[in-house]
Amino acid sequence: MRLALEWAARGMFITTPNPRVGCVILRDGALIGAGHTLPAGQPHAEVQALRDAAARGNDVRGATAYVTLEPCSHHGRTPPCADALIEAGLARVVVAVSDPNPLVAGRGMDKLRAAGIAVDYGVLEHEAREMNIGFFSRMERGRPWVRMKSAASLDGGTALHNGRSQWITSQAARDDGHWWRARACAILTGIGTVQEDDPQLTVRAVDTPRQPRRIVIDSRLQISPDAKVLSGGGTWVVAAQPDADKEALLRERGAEVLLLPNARGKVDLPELLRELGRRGINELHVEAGFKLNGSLLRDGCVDELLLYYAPTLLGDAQRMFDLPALEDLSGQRRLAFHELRQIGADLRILARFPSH
Ligand code: AOF
Ligand code: ZN
Repeated sequence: MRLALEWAARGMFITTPNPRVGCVILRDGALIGAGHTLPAGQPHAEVQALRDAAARGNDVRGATAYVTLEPCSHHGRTPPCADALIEAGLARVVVAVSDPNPLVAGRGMDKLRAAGIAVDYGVLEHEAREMNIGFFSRMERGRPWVRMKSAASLDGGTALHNGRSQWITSQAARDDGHWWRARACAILTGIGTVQEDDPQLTVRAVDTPRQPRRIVIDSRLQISPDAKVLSGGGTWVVAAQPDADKEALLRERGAEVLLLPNARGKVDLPELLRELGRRGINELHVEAGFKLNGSLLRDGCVDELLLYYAPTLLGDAQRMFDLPALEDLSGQRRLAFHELRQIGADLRILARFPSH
């Protein structure tokens, strides 16, 4: 199953909105076929592994398949993998975790068992869930897994008050940040960051055949049609106030405008997450500034912080999140460290809110 998870990771950047799944087929301890999920509409991991075995002239009848997610039982964009495994004559299928998709949810394993295949379940279940944390979030909660990235000095400064920020962390940390961008279905930022930094929000430091979708929160549609984040098209601009002329201009730039106002005339962030869930966004990567970061945190829209700390001191500086001063320590929002790692000269922290 560890090997199957390694195969799943080969699909890390490409499978959205589908989960990234790996499948290896073994006979007498020897690997006879392996595959991972391809982009949506193309074959799933199991079919790829069966094809790989066939291409290598290996007979899979009576063999064992290890799959990191329960084989699907439904006709989606592709036919059911459970049927493919049954037809191929596998003797045993080992599944890491069941598919939370209500169209599957146990039926894939039921199908295999009904066909006389031995099914084992729960091997490296935790790791397999982590591999598709966004897909599980979307299926179980109807919203993406939201990962907020920021980088700061050891004393928590992200930029000087005069706005100068490039670069606090090392090249290695910035490249690492691109790996997290690449695996996300979408990258979210705010109009403040677009106006100050004019970022492209594309993946450049790692090789990927697919660019994540870019999303800009821009309540009053202030974005310039020349903003780099619009180049190449496909960007979603999320506003709270309609503006027919501006919307037409943005559409010409290949963008789509989503209107999601709340009662305060701002973008309804929890509703945006539900909309992104409906649109198939599994992992949402946030790279925004002080204000939007604070709003997302205050509205309970963040699952995980991805923070890079450089071993330097900036003194009185801009901070990461616009959060209100507390009167009482009982108001603090505690997280748990999920992972700590040194990246080049910097420290990378992944921290999660406790409900996860
Ligand atoms: C598998 N193996 O490698 C993956 C699965 O529209 P489709 O046909 O591509 O089906 C997408 C659904 O299939 C997806 O929502 C999830 O439930 C399952 N993904 N299943 O057997 C795979 N990626
Ligand atoms: Zn499938």
